[in-house]
Amino acid sequence: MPTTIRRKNLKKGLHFTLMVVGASGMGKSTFINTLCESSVFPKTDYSDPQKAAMPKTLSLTPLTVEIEEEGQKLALTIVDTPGFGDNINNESGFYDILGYIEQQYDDILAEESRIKRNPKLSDNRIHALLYFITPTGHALREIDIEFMKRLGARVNIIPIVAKSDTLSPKELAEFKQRVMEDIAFYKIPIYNFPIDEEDDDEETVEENNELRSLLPFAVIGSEEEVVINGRRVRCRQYPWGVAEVDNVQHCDFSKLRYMLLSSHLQDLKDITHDILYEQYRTEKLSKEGHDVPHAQDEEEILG
Ligand SMILES: Nc1nc2c(ncn2[C@@H]2O[C@H](COP(=O)(O)OP(=O)(O)OP(=O)(O)O)[C@@H](O)[C@H]2O)c(=O)[nH]1
Ligand SMILES: [Mg+2]
Repeated sequence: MPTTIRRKNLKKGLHFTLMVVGASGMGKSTFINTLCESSVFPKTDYSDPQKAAMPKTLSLTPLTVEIEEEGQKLALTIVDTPGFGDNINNESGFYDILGYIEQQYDDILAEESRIKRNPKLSDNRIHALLYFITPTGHALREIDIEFMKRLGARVNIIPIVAKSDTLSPKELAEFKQRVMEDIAFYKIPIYNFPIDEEDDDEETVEENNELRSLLPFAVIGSEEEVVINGRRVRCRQYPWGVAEVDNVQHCDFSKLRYMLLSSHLQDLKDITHDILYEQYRTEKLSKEGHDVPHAQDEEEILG
């Protein structure tokens, strides 16, 4: 990369965009608060336990928060989506989500074909979509197969087991295995920690293999903190004990957070631009009857 561009990147800072999708009540909004370590989405009324739960998300809401990861500032944009139900027609919700993802590609596409570029254009393409799988303990549901299959062509899907504290360790292990069997069987395109035989060193290969073996990541979301042995931990409390968010024995939250916001952030961005966007662009231009030229000066607008 030429130094001028690198310098520009540094000045602009890192930017990453994440979307959360899944059935209603699966803890998507809670997860966002847990990830950002703040109440990005505040609960309405703490005094009334009936109202203390997070309100249902009603529209697609992009929100940018600044966080510090490994000593580096990161502007994290998160797009929360309304969860879909079991009985109502879910198609319109699905098209809103797909439409949003494609709109971000269209914005970049339009910019690429302008003669005079807008240096302030923000790139809001979704770099990863966390798909919240309902923890049924059985296998993937029809709707999850359908949605992931269709979205996977446009965005890096990272499948996660929502509310993993509701399954016992044995149930969780078996559920994870069946989900991965379904993903293979239905040929669902997910982000699979690809390895570059030529470029990746041994350590990276090992790390990717380990992360892949954890799929789908089991997560627990909670904003509640309790003191255990003098340590403040984020957890969900039960009469029989606590399920800790940041404890790798309890769930994969911390590994997911690290891969998303640090170790695999650039890879997710690269795949979004080099493969998923490129595919969209080719399809769109050929549908419109254009010859498909090579994208030029992409770095310029990418930043
Ligand atoms: N057991 C358990 N409950 C959770 C977890 N995460 C969230 N919840 C609870 O599940 C309920 C729904 O959480 P939300 O974060 O509002 O779920 P959502 O996916 O945003 O729901 P919609 O906006 O309706 O799609 C709340 O009562 C949360 O406290 C989790 O990891 N485990
Ligand atoms: Mg919500």
